[in-house]
Amino acid sequence: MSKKYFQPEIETMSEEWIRKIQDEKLVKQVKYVYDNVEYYRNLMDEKGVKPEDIHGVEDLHKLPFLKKDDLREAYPYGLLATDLKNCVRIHSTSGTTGKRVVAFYTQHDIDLWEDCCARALVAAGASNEDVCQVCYGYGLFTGGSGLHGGSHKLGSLTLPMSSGNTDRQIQFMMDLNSTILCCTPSYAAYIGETLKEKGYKPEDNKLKAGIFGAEPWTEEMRRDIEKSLGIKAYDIYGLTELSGPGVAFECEEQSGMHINEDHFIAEVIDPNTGEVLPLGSKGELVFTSLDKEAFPLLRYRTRDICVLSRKKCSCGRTFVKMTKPLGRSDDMMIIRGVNVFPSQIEAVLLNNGYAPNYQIILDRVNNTDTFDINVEMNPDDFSDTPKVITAKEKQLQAAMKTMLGINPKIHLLSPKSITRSEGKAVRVIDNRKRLGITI
Ligand code: DLL
Repeated sequence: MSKKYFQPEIETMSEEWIRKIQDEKLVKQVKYVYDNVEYYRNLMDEKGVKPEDIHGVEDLHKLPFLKKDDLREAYPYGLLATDLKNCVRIHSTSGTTGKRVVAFYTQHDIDLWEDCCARALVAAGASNEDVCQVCYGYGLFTGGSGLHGGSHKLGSLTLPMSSGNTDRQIQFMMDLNSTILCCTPSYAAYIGETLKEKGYKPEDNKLKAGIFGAEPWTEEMRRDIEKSLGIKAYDIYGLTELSGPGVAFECEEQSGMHINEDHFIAEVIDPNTGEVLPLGSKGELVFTSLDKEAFPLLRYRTRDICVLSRKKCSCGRTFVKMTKPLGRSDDMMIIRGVNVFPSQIEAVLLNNGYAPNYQIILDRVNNTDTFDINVEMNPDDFSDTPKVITAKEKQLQAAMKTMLGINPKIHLLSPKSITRSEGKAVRVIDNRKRLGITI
């Protein structure tokens, strides 16, 4: 039988109770971090804050921020709050110049994360009678394991496909009657298109809902996916540092994502001054974890820009809602669901003997991101023989794939052909913006 909530007593509790739970958990989490994470203890000491100064959410602003740079600096164990022997899993996200961000999980952390994903699945109408096809990537990326774990918790029949091999995805979707699809929105659109090419109509599949996230997508794209697959498409948000997917999820109202406030406190700040902004303001989203054991993060700056709202939701959930991320306050690009920094591309170029004269061109064609890099050849290494150029492009493409995890199309150009800028170099031309995609 389909339930409306996975954990009704938590998901619909009164705002006062949410606040009470957050107050209590925050005091404990701050003390736990102070006692166990030297890196953050030093930040608190520098700011002159002690755990005793934190009595509840109203004191949150006293704590120092954590940034992605802190996570890189503390790589790999500097923010770990428990013995490694208590950890059961590591996930990782791409980082600049090869230094990745790694997050650790105890079994307790995995349990809470899976609860969050199960809540998202139930909000999309899933139950133990569903067949949940997970085609987010499995591995270091959190998408696959997160939704997989949530689907198990719920008791759905889980189809752990991982991403890629679209023909096989479609064969299993049809033969095994998948009802819930979990993947990036661009992959969902691609599956829809391929189904059409194969002569299937939307009503030929048994899908009823999809849970799509990890990259920006528009309302237009939602409508396209819903039409091509004959489903309801729900957004899901999260980041590796905090666990993975399921930090926030959409409900039947499809108008923003409920943040799992029993596990995370959300703040919106002015990205330039760090000042906390009132509800309804647009700013950078900052999260504080409330009950993580291995990798607790206090006031972690996500760089995602959004707006929070406590407007009553018709689904009955009381958790605060966030809009879709409306952009980022750093230079991270999300290409086919993968986080990519221009500095990573620069590092590959320099390591392979190229000067840092390049331009990244992004677009979205048939709902799939295209990723091209124009690179100048060095004058002393210049060749205009097509065979030589193609070989060099292939070699550079392979090096990029190793660093980024995805394949760009490389175009080697003659020296001095990329316009020099007189001010800040324009390294990224993101033509996806014309479609309203703002990251
Ligand atoms: O993308 C976790 C995830 C997996 C979320 C599957 C949803 C579904 P990271 O690779 O660490 O983790 O990337 C986190 O991706 O800071 C946002 O900028 C972006 N992002 C995540 N979800 C959404 C979304 C996963 N629904 C970064 N819409 C975040 C727009 C999103 N951007």
